[in-house]
Amino acid sequence: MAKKNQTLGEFIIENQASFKYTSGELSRLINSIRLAAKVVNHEVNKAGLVDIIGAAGETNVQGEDQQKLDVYANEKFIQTLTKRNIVCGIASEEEDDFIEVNSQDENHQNKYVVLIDPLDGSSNIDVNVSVGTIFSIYRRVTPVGTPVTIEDFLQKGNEQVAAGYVVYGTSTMIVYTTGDGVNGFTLNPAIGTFYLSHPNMQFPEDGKIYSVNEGNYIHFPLGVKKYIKYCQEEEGDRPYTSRYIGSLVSDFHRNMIKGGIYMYPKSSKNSNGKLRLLYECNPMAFLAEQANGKASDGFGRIMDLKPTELHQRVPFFCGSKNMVEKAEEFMKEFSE
Ligand code: AHM
Ligand code: MG
Repeated sequence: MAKKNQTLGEFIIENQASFKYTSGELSRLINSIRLAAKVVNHEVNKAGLVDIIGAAGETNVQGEDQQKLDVYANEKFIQTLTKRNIVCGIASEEEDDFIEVNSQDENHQNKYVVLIDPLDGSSNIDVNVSVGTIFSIYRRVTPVGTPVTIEDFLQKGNEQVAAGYVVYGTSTMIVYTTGDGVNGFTLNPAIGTFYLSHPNMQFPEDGKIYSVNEGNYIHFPLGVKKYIKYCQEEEGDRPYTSRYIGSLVSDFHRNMIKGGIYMYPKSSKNSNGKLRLLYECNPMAFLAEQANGKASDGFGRIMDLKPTELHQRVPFFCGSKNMVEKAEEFMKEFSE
């Protein structure tokens, strides 16, 4: 039973038995993410003080500028997970290909793969706005004892065993699910401990906030344009409030607490939108559904999509159930 003020460490131990594959491996994995999150948090908090911000002069596989802190977070999460020898493979938004762990070790006993967006919303770092880490965990589908393959990573979101995010905001939180609801833990920075502060998080069924980059309005599909106009109309509890941080984790977190919808639709410039199915949309979709919300590509469930490539992008509509369903109605009615 989740108790407020319980530490994340205590919570992980207490809930280990309720997880259907109780080898302790998943608990150790979440513990490692907790550790890496603290290390990255320490560095994020120093971003304004030391010369760590600014582009590292490299571009990632999507051709975007990488900030130095992205590189740091990527390294820290990968190091923590590989050195502790608890996963068989890692895929990162910042890496071209997946990483095989233990390739030298003939035993290959680890069962889990992790997909990670080490520092999402990184364009916000040098303006002191919150950023996040997103993670997604699957059991491998290839046999234990053999090297991981791409098939272990290209699983439907529906197969996730755990997912979550770290938000480096006014306070730092880890929010995650193992398929049994969503719980949020807040870091007490003085002693470096996460405490359960938000047990059993739930999206309100209705909300009054819509989050979308309206600067792209002209390029959006007709259904999205009509839905945005619907949000702005004066009727009933509308117009809604517009809030867009430009950090998926933070926009999602606020909407889960207050009620709202986040949208990153396709546009005439990007036929699949911007967000990545495996590193961003699937984990957020798993959290949303576990918190009584919904996640869609505008026409159907995100977690039913069969991925075909590691860095695949997909349109994303996520948040309070009734709002996402309303947006889907508009998409269907005005599909071009
Ligand atoms: P990133 O992984 O390169 O940081 O991009 C993902 C981010 C999301 O966190 C955010 O919601 C979105 O990109 C903002 O994009 P835009 O500036 O196009 O609105
Ligand atoms: Mg990202």
